[in-house]
Amino acid sequence: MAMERFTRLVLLASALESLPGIVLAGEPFVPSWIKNDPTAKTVAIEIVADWNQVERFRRGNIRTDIIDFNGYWGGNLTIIVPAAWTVQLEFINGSSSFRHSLMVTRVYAQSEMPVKLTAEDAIWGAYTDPPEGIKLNERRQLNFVAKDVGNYFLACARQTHLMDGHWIYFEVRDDLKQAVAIVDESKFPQEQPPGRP
Ligand SMILES: [Cu+2]
Repeated sequence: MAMERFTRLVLLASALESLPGIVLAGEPFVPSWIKNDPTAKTVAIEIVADWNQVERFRRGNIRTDIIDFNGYWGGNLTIIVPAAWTVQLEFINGSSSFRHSLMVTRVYAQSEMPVKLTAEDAIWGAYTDPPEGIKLNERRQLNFVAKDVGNYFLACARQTHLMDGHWIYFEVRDDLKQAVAIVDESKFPQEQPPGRP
């Protein structure tokens, strides 16, 4: 009986996963790390890898397996930008332990994620070089035009980090006046420290 319920939940979860455009949550907001310039049709976005690593360690006194972008991971945040805007993305590796990178990719279901992303997986050629990751406290500027409406990932191409949850959603829409972010609370365990405001 319990097994049956579990199976149904899995089926429901995978059905929802196949509709990544549907976000089961929160109000759109403009966090401090998104700066819109509607006149220039440009948005500056600052993303820190492992933004919450230190806080997680402080709380649990153990290294957690969660690796994050601005405190978000596994699709529990979606960044949405207006179509045809220029994205000026500042990427900082805030980790005290690991290399990380940032790449625009297509949407992957968990079961089809490649073990490792390579440069050929980058949409619009947008990725920080090298894909294996930049060093601790290094930064990279990544500029691209969000030219095609659709759903994407911002993912880390380092080793198995995509499979490990080092990704968030990235969406391009033609009905927006500015870039916003939306948190999916259903994918954000309450015991975890909050993401970057
Ligand atoms: Cu990573």
